[in-house]
Amino acid sequence: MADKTIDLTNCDREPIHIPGLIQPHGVLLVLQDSHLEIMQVSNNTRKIIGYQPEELLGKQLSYLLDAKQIQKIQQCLTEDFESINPLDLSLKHSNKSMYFDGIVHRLDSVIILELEPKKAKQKTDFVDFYHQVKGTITRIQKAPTLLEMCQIVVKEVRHITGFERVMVYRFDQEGAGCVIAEDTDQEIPYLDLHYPPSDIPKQARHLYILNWLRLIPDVNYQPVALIPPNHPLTNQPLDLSLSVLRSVSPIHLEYMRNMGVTASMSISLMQNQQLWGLIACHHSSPKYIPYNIRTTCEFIGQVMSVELANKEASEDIDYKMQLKSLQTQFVEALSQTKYFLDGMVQLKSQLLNLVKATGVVIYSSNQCIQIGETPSEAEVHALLNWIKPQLDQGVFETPSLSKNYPDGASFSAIASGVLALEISRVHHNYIIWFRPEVIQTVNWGGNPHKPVEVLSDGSFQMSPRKSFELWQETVRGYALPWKLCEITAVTELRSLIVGIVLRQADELASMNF
Ligand code: BLA
Repeated sequence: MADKTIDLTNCDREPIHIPGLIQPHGVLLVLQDSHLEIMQVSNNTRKIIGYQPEELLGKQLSYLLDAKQIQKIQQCLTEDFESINPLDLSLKHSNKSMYFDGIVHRLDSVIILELEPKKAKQKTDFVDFYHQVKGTITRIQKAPTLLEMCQIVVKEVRHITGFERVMVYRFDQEGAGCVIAEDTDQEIPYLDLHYPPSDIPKQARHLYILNWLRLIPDVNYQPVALIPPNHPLTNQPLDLSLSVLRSVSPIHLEYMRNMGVTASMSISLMQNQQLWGLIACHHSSPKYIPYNIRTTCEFIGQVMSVELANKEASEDIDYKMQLKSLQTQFVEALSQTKYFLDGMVQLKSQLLNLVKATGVVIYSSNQCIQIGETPSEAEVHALLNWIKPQLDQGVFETPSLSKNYPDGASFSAIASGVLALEISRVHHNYIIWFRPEVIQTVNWGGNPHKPVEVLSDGSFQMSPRKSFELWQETVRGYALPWKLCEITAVTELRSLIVGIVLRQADELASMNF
């Protein structure tokens, strides 16, 4: 009987870094570190550089390249590969001169050299590169908001590469993504479409953190095997994580065909060492992008990555100022009242405004004060008991309580969003803010719940979606998410009031004594 226990983690287990195959738009040579002896080659050397693979295996690289070029590669071995790639290489076969971009990287004890043919001997000139990107970088830096920066980037990348569609695709916390900016001449826009996490599985995201750019010039390519198939020193498949020619997962190729895409390029966008999103480019016919243009796009992705933090920090600047002034009002009011609770109650509306909540509960010792729309006292009590073990540095937050706390479903209309703050565990002081459910329609690029196909024999097969038709879903049980600046504001508030609260509690204890 067929195994019906298919789950999406199957996708995450495909070892895409060791396909044993490359894409055919270049050749790959594996060289021994010290002598540059050719130990493994891709089975397309005859077509691209004129030599049979068997003729090359066991030879030194000097069989192909002259002394000056070998010296360039040797120099590479002692320096930072990244800054040297691509090497401007040429070789002769049957009196014919051929020119290549040489892309080299080290992998344990071997050197991987990839050659991508180019038409003429054109040096990659730094001054040209600088002129090409200077204007773009200035525009990126000057963009007043994150969204405007994304809009500039998609325009610039499309202008530089000529792709039919260029998008900024941003991941959310669960790994699903949304197209937040797009420049295209195609009829159907992808802007604001969401895609499920499984469209880009975990190991692929990991690879995209290691290297900034990948290119698939033609989805209908014939993959090229390596000869011999395994790494000659380890007898294991060669790790192609950093190879620019690495053959693409067949599942993703099927996905691209289903989407009507023939060529694609994607550039990583990083923030705090994590993949924040991708610049994704599509073309409906084969399209090769030369290495120097890829470098320019990669550089744009890197600059945008740095700017992400700056733009996010400058967003909500007015709101952040307002939060600061509210914090000061709390400290003033609290230091003038005898009991924490009295001080808090005086500032009812400020307490709600502080994090744009519609309800708040204040716990002080065993008293519980409810302001605005909140669940009942008994419900809040049970909720607090559930929250306590989950407090992280005194804070708990969720935009969708009922997803993890099923009892919350009965009051999700008024309290889908919960932000809880522990002021003092000993004195049982807590503040819990609530936000109501916001029912929203999410536009998906195809039905996200159907990545698995049922076959005619009743078994299941992991498969990317076949249909990318707009699919609408009504999402319930979610409130507007708590912004980072709001969470920061309440944690700062705690540091400000904790001293006051402890002093008041001590005074109270000594009076009772
Ligand atoms: C890779 N999936 C990718 C990549 C993108 C997407 C951008 C990176 C490779 C590239 O540059 O083309 C997805 N492309 C998108 C999305 C949009 C887009 C969401 O343009 C939206 C506009 N894919 C599936 C399922 C699986 C899967 C169900 O849908 C697994 C069973 C796998 N996607 C998958 C794999 C890769 C991938 C394995 C890695 C491909 C590789 O690098 O070898």
